[in-house]
Amino acid sequence: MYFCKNLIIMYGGGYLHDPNASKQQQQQDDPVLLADFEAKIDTGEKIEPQDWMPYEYRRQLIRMIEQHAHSEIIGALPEGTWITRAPGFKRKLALIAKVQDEIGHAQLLYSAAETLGKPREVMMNDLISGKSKYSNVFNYPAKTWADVTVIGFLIDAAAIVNQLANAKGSYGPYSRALVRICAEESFHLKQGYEGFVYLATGSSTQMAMLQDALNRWWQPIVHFFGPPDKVSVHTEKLMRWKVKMATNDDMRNQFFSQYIPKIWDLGLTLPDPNLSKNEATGEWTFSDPDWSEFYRVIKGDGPCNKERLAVRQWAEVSGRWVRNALYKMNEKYVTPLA
Ligand code: BYC
Repeated sequence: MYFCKNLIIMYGGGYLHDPNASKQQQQQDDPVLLADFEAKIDTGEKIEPQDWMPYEYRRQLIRMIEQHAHSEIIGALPEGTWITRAPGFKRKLALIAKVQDEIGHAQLLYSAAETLGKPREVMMNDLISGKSKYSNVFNYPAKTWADVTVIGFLIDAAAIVNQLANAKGSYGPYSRALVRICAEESFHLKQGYEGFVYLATGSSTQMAMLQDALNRWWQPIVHFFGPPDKVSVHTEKLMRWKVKMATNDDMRNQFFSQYIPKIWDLGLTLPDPNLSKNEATGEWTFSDPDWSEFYRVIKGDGPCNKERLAVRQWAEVSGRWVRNALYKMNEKYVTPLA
């Protein structure tokens, strides 16, 4: 707790933890300041950490960037468990590099979230206690090597669709971090696609293994873009403030258009008999992907939630001495890494 308090002081902001937060909020919701802020956003100017911003903009950004950062470190786990079993030296090397990149993405993102006043130690505690969310997809097991290729190809592809859009967003440190992340993700996508095509064009056993993995991952991937727009809680506000640059349904549709043809071209099928594209509108029709499963998983009751958080808990306790050794008492502010 003492360590935590020091970190709040160290990171300067401490905004979310201020006992006078509601007073600040009133002051921050000043209509003149708000109008200036929104005008800035309308002209496409970036908002930087030292700029005035509405309380709700800060709160939403922290929520979203923090969830994204957690998704990167938890997302490294299903693939990480395959490093020792990757088929062949070249694939092992590529997988090690990819997993390392994902952790690097988390570093960029935690640092972007810290600029908004939430200390990293608090974010980590919120992850481990189950208070903060992370992407639904990482609560499923990677049972075979084919699962790793599905993650590397389709989850990275889905992430790129989302991140390329949001890289044009209004908050400077987040949008710049996303630009750097997308550059690396595009290598991950090539690596994933190569492994995916290799299995799809290999023996009938390899093809069957890939088809089985695809069948299991399809629904979580459809969920990845978030609930349908008509029930999405945050989209409207986030779009108005240009944090989110496309809606959940638009991103899902874009992903379908870009990647379903590539899957079908390889002779694979998808476990949805209603999947079809209206060529005139570009809109895809698909079956209801069981949104009750999505909500169950993101609330902590997916197949691997407990296992994932247990690994983080272990890493947290085992690595504490390193963080204590690196802790700099006199460092006052976080400098964004991007
Ligand atoms: N998973 O109002 P909505 C990677 C939650 S990692 C879990 O539509 P929003 C990689 C949402 O948080 C890249 N929860 O939300 C790493 C909200 O709950 P709260 C991961 C989800 O924010 C390693 C509620 O549902 N990418 O690529 O407008 C290896 C209502 O939703 C999900 C990101 O994190 C979900 N899928 O839109 C390989 C992208 N979807 O907070 C690859 C950053 C929704 O009110 N995030 N929820 O309790 C975003 O772009 C947006 O937050 C979302 C959701 C599009 C995901």
